[in-house]
Amino acid sequence: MKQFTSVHDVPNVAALVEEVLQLKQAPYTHKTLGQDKTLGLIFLNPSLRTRLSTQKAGMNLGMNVMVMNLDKEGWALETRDGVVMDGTTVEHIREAAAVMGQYCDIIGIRSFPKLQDKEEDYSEDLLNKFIELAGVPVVSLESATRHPLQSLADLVTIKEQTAAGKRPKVVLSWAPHIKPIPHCVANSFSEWMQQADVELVITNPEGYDLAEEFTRGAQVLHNQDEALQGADFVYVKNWSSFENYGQVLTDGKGWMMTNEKLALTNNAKVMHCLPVRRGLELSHEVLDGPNSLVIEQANNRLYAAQAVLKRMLDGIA
Ligand code: SN0
Repeated sequence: MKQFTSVHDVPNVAALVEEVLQLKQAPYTHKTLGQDKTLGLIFLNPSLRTRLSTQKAGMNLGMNVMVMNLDKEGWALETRDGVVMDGTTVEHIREAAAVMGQYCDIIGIRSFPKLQDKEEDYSEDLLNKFIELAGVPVVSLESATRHPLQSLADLVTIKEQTAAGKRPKVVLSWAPHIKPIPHCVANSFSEWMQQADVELVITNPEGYDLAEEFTRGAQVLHNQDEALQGADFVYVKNWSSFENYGQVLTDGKGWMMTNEKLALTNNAKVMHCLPVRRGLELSHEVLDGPNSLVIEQANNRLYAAQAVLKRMLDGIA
């Protein structure tokens, strides 16, 4: 595997899910595969789970791992081509990515959207330039429009919790927030669920429909109560408006996931990628209750990252 940026980089999603589950059973099976190989993890935004799980995944495979918070510890990065760098940016991505490619055998990079210019974010310019210039396999640790390692872990979590042969109803339910949040987790979740044997329903207020390229094939309902009927899984997530790009259009009163809302479902399991704003996106009762899968979901991030890194190592061995 040369790159892992979306579900489209995975030839057989079901086989990758199986590989994740196998690694979960025996995480140290390939503990020498990454010997003398270096994983570089580059962050332009904060991270807890992605950083620690991917670092640990590399270590479980015997890799050396370097982590850099480029936004805080690196030179201010320029990504536009052809500009005169007489302002605040110090180093161009052309040199930065190429240099990091010299030191690393695999690079992971996180870079959130700026949520100001739809075309710029959705072109995935930074990630694509990085892939082109680094010259080594690149894994997305959340880019401008997607969070594929999260979605793989989410799909594994759903698979673990579903009886064989059952096609679960999965509802992606928008939640309130106080600030503009990326579409990545929601876009990516929708894209991966389209490749899985599930019925996907997305519910969000008017004005919050996600980009059609990600939701094609899913049912989109603006009535949350209707969407939740009979749900086996409820994935709670906020995102900002796509239509009114990057805007917060409503305080979302009434959209928080509560036990009262869960009563409409088929005793649904509740998911969230974390970090979660308690009492705003999800009630304390739901998060602390028996239906919450959020910690197991985070646990599965490790094995998802490990399966992806293993496939990349297999490719460069
Ligand atoms: C990020 C997001 O894309 O939703 C990362 C999730 C893995 N989340 C946030 O930016 C939350 C920030 C906040 O203030 O709650």
